[in-house]
Amino acid sequence: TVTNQWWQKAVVYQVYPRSFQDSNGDGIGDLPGITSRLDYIKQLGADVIWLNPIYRSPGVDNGYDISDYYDINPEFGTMADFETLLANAHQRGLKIMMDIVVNHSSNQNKWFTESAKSKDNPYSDYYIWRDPVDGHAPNNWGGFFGGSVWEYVESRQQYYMHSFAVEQPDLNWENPKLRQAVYDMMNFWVDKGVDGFRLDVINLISKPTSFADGQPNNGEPFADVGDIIANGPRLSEYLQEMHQQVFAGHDLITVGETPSATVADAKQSAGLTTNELNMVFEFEHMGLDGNPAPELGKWNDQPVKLVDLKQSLTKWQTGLHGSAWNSLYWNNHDQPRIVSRFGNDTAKYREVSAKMLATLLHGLQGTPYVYEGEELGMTSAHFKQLSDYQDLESLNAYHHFVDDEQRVTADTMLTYLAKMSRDNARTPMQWNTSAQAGFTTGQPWLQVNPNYTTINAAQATADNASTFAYYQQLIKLRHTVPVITTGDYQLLDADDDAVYAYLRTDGPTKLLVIANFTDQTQTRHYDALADGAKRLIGNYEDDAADTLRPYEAKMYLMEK
Ligand code: TEU
Ligand code: CA
Repeated sequence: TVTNQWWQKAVVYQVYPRSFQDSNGDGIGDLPGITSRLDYIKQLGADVIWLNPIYRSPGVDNGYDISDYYDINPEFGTMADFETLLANAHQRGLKIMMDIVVNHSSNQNKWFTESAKSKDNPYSDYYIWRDPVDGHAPNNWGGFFGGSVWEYVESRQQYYMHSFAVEQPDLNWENPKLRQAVYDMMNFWVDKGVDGFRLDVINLISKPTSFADGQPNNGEPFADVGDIIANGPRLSEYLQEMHQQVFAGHDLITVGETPSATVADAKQSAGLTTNELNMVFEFEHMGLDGNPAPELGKWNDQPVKLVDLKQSLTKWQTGLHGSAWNSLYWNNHDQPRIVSRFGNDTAKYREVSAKMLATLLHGLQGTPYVYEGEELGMTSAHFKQLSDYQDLESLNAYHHFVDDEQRVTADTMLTYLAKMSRDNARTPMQWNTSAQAGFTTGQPWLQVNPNYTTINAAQATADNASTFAYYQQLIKLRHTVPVITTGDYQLLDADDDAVYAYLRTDGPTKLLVIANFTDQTQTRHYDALADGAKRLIGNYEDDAADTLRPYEAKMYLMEK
């Protein structure tokens, strides 16, 4: 099994530029702000920084609607600011991974405004246009943010497809000229010196040959486009072509975001020898929370069952071992913060449960991603009212399920938003106890979580028992203990619904990871804990081998 690639030992730190550090007082994070915080990221020990999209964008979907792939969003700064950030990162031995959104662009992108003008210009076929069917939309497909995926344009007497917002038209990857334009753009950034790419919903780019109606779910008028278009017939062909045209000859780190990908899909897209991507973000472990009303999709207020989580992560660990490579994540800009979702964010248990979750993730085989603030044990926002939210996915869902369809009451939906909204991850980074947590000297674009007075980087970096210090140790272990990268994976006690324990083995070397998911003391015995087991990390100093205190996590190394 190939485990000697630099990105297999690397840890990626995800920066959501809008919420990381504002440098000019407009309440919006920006590139000079990130540059001013590179030493903090270096101090954590991360190797790579993933920047969410920084390109020119109208900001309908916070930058995932790109109007100019070759220019920087003026809200974040200039191309010179980017070049300064890149140079400063490289000076510190930090790599920069760009977020590329090429399943769709903004409807304000020149490619689209030209395409919409007529059926016979050089851009006409850069997008997916279809004639009306009986005077209506071509089919019953419904988008990720609600509503039909089809929008009618008078100037062409046709509909265009948008899997996400109406301002995010899908690009037509069947068109070799469009594909070449994408590769040329990616090479522009490679030539600038970027070190890799995160590819947004990249497994949606190959659309099915049939555009027939799909099966609407649970009384909804539309069929879920995500289920219909994911992992299409030419995906592998496109990714191999992208590899030849962009990745080959460079030592880049590449990760595809692949909603609803299976282990089999990932073996192809992230195969060690398939010449496509290094790894993918699977979504299975992020969709396990109890779901009382499936017709509401992701919206729920239920906990996850530990046995389900164990089963899912185990499937991916064993499924890809030796043939492909996992990403490892609990958090990102689309997911609620994990300490509030799978841990316990009360004052008593927030830090130990954050450390427990981190131990569990960072002991697995794959490349870990740390989302800004996760290393501080930052919590979800716990917003109380609809006007607190800005994310179009959340607002669309509220109005659709509460107002349009009366499927849930406002109060119930606000409970679901409080648990699952993407805004939970997007409240500003909490730097210190000064006004607005030191994020901005102005009014922040999204309100700062009031718990910044106790949860902030200044406090954490001065406290060697902090979650930050714990993440530093975990990252150091990944850089120094080979079995974490090379070992296979074996789940212990699959049916245990309180403790997650697994064993990593590489020849004579074993690593045992144990995580108590409950606020109750548990007693367990592990044969693998031979004498000579060396504790690498743990929530508590003293080590009562068979006793697991509330949210206790530990990692042991056994070297014969
Ligand atoms: O998200 C892809 C995706 O599947 C979304 O539906 C996301 O998982 C969902 O909002 C979670 O509830 C990517 C980006 O990460 C997201 O920020 C963008 O909004 C989306 O693509 C469109 O570009
Ligand atoms: Ca700013």
